[in-house]
Amino acid sequence: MISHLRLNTTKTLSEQITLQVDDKGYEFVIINHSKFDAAFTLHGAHLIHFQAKNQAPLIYLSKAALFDDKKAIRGGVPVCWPWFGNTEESLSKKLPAHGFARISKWEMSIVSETPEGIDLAFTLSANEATKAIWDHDFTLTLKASLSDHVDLSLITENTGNDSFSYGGALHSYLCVADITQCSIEGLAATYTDSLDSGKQKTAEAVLTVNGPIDTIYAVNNGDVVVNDLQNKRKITVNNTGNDSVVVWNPWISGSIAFADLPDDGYQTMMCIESAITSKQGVLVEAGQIHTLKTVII
Ligand code: TA6
Repeated sequence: MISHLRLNTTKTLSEQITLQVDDKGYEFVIINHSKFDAAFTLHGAHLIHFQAKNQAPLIYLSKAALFDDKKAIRGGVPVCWPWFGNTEESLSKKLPAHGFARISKWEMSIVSETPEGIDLAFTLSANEATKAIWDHDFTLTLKASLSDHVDLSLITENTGNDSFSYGGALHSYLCVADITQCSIEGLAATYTDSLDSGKQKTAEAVLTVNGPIDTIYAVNNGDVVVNDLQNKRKITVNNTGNDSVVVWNPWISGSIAFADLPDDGYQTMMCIESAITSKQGVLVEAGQIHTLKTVII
């Protein structure tokens, strides 16, 4: 939900899309379509809200999320790129966790608007600031296709003369009524437990969450289904281009530790992420592209 945000319209982009700002000039793209409402920020090309008409919100946004050009937004779908979490290099150079894309200013264009839905394209190209952190030429495009569901494609184009490898994630925070009343099916049979020294473990066929969880599942074939019991719905997540699926809930301890997450925030969120977490990442040759995708229905 974004009704708590105090925004003012600065530009009407179309009948259904407006550019709005908060009292600090932080820019939001607000979409009111006949089939759904949605919102992005230009900072990070960050989907912060999606709610189909007569449905519960699909995407969770922390009520304590900070809208600050130097920080990532807690909730929504953070675009984590060109690395996932912290790497040896990012730690040694004191670089931002999950890369710089989610804390960079992107450009946006409206690709199409129809009675069925809206397609937007956000772009981030290599610049002096990015090359000071990660010395490669690239164009990053987030294609967002919104209708009765969310379809996000993160397209990495290597516009340089040398190949590079990247990692990252479409770090989706799903909105659920009560995490203790949810079950998750369709995950792979093995995972790495980031909360237990990265041990490799065998998964249950059906995952229930009753405490902090931070796990990297092997890539699965097909859908991951979150049975959001109290909302009487199933949320289906289909990922492609990923090498893993990250499943995360900070639980009570993590919620209390994060200033930008209410102490009870863990109760109504569940991260199911289309991720590239392998040490080697995905190799993108000069002039080539790679697409990381997630479809949330
Ligand atoms: O996706 C799981 C994770 O890597 C967790 O370890 C936790 O750090 C989470 O991402 C949130 O990271 P953030 O940098 O957004 O606080």
